[in-house]
Amino acid sequence: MKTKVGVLVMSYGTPESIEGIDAYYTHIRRGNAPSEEQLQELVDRYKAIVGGVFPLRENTNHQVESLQEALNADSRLPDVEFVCYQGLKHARPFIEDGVEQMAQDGIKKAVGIVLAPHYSTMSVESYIKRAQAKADEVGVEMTFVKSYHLHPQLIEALSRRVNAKLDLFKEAGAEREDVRVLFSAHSLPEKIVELGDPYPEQLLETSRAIADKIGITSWQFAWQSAGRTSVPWLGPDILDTLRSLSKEQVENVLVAPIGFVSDHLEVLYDLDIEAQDVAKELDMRLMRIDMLNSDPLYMVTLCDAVVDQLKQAQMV
Ligand code: FEC
Repeated sequence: MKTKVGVLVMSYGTPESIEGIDAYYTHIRRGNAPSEEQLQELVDRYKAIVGGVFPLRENTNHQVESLQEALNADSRLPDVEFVCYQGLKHARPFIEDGVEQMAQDGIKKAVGIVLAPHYSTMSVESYIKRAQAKADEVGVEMTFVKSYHLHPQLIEALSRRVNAKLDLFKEAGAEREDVRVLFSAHSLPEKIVELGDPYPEQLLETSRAIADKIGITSWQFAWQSAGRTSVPWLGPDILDTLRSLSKEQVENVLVAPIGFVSDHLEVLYDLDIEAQDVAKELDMRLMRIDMLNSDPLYMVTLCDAVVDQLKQAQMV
């Protein structure tokens, strides 16, 4: 008889409908409702990308199903049956709902992993804290994967995507060395740096690992999607970077949003609409790498991280 181990797969979450955007945005703002103008601005951004479906929901569902299949096909822990649960940060099923469901299903041991490879106290740690608090309340023993930003299969999957787009640039007449590769991730308030947060360094490590693997030297890092608040956010912002690159006569740019793993608003709007508009203004050719979504190499990465974490915590 196999032992059941729960896997809480945590992701950002997305509204279920246009009407649900208000509640979702209020949750992101820790219970403070947005002004009518802020809400309308977000609704407009979703309307520009969704076409009736919120892509992140379907992508997360598929990632969770694929991970469960990959884990149960893995021969390293033959006595374990993995059961994956979804826990979202800002939408249903919330992180707490996922942990509660595990307890109701009789799961005694579980591992948590976030669908974001890089650790920050403001991102991954906040998912972990909420899951741990609920797990303590309902009596599930949990351990957590904190980051997996240098896993060889993750680097391989991202490198293939960069190479694929560099080939397209070549077909369009730009040699590899003439394309500036711009790695990007979600900005966070600058204060995380003073607090010694590893997020910026981990992102640079992933960027360097990809650049070294495929031999590109013309690359740099930029931040995207910063919040519109009064506190300073990590920069340089990607839109400003495009403007500076244009002044340096760079005409071809490939964006690699390595801090994200799915097609969603921050990629489909902030890069494919907003950054593309700036690139057009600058007469620049801008492409973006395909997102990982359920790439089998990404599933191997998650699978290894889960198994290693369980072993390290001596829970199996
Ligand atoms: O497609 C979708 O429906 C959801 C796309 C989405 C992802 C995402 C990932 C991250 N965020 C991170 C940090 C922040 C901080 C704030 C913040 C605000 C928003 C808003 C929307 C939004 N985020 Fe997000 N984020 C996504 C969507 N995010 C919508 C609200 C409007 C706006 O500012 O654009 C500021 C919160 C505050 O006001 O206090 C901080 C980080 C990630 C990547 C890691 C992760 O996935 O957890 C970090 C996807």
